[in-house]
Amino acid sequence: MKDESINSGRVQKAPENFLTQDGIRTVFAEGKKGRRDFIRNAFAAAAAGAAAPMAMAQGNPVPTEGGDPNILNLPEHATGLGQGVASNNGYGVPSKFESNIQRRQSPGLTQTTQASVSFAPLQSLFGIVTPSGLHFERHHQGWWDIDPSKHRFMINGMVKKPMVFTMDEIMRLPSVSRFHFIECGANTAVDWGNVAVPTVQYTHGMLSCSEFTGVPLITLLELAGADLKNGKFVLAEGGDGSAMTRTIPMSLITSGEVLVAYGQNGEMLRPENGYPLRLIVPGVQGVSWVKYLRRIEVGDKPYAAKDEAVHYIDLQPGGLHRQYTNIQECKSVVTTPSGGQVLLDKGFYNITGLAWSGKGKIKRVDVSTDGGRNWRQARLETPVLSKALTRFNLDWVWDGKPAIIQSRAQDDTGFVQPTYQQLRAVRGTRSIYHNNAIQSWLVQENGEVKNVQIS
Ligand SMILES: Nc1nc2c(c(=O)[nH]1)N[C@H]1C(S)=C(S)[C@@H](COP(=O)(O)O)O[C@H]1N2
Ligand SMILES: [Mo]
Repeated sequence: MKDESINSGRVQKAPENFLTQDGIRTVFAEGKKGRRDFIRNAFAAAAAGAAAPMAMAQGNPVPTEGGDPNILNLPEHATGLGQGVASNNGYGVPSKFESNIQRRQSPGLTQTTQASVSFAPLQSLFGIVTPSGLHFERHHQGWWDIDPSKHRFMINGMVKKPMVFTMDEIMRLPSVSRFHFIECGANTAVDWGNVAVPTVQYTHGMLSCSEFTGVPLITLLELAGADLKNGKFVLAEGGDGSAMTRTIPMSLITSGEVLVAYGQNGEMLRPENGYPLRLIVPGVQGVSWVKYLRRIEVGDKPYAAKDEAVHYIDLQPGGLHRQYTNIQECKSVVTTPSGGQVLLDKGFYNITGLAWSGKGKIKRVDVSTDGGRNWRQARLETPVLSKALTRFNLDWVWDGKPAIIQSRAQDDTGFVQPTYQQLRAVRGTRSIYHNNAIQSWLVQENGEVKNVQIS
């Protein structure tokens, strides 16, 4: 149960440099145009309760007296010579002004030097793709940068011809590229215990979405002559010291969805994410996405590996354990406004967030700003892809009064994301994994947003 180092102790303040009210006033007074500052200038004058388009129009920036020097005076970069191409060593990095956008350890977990989880900064990301350098990390025994020329991938078990592949041999085969989310089964775990970690990075940041490129596992199994009739399961094994092994049902593999992947967002996988080879198991919890993949064994029954028989199990209300949880059920979260952020003034805001389902596509997302009494349907931004993150947006005019913001997703099977009350009625109160309850963010009168749980 300690697998994800859950620590229900006191929560410290988030380490981000979120702007405080004072910070915002300073920035505003100095006329610097940060991203948050833009929101204030553009929308500060919006009347409470007005329809969103009108509120947006009313919020046109009022020119500062004597004009804004940042638009009137030509800055150095408009007149001088910029830097040459070689200055970034051939691989681009983000602007230095974005240096606080980082994956981080959670203040709700034990801090260790050999850290084993880092959370993606969901509050700072746009669209549906997680930049590879900000993809969350979960290492059971540390990460490795493996020499691809020495890496081997083996298929054995119920096969006619056991095979060992080099990376070159795998990369010659027909490949596909697909967008999928990966979510650790322990995402949102501390919230089961009502531990209010401060930001969406820590409540939901063991979640990422990439375009993965690789060979369908079924292609490789067919090459090895796997017994697809009696071989109902495979065991996937990683090449790191954690002895990461997971049972994957053959039905997921014959559908062609499971990939043996080497590509992530157009380039090779990052070492932290399993370079040079990892398993992609769309819709299934992260632990089955075995990194540093070295072996697939075909068998006729589940393997009862430690990470499915002992870990990643769900304690049920009657004292029973649920093992082999595979599919990550429909879930969503508002990423702005979210915990730790500060609304600068009343007026217009774009509520935005992410929705996903391990069962297929997102069909609909509803958003409430009054703690679940009233709901409005959010816009789903394209593309809406199966077992990938879906971005939603909704216009909102904040009247300056306390508001509780929630999102509720529905997938194309008709499954609706549950409230905490509904989830606990089925799953009890002693769970750690697989929390897909509706998240609540309290916008306080001073504009500060807090993680709260309402039943
Ligand atoms: N070989 C190996 N595979 C692994 C792990 C690991 O520690 N070793 N961690 C698993 C867990 S628990 C998760 S949530 C995902 C995390 O993938 P990421 O680090 O790319 O985000 O990888 C899974 N695959
Ligand atoms: Mo995980």
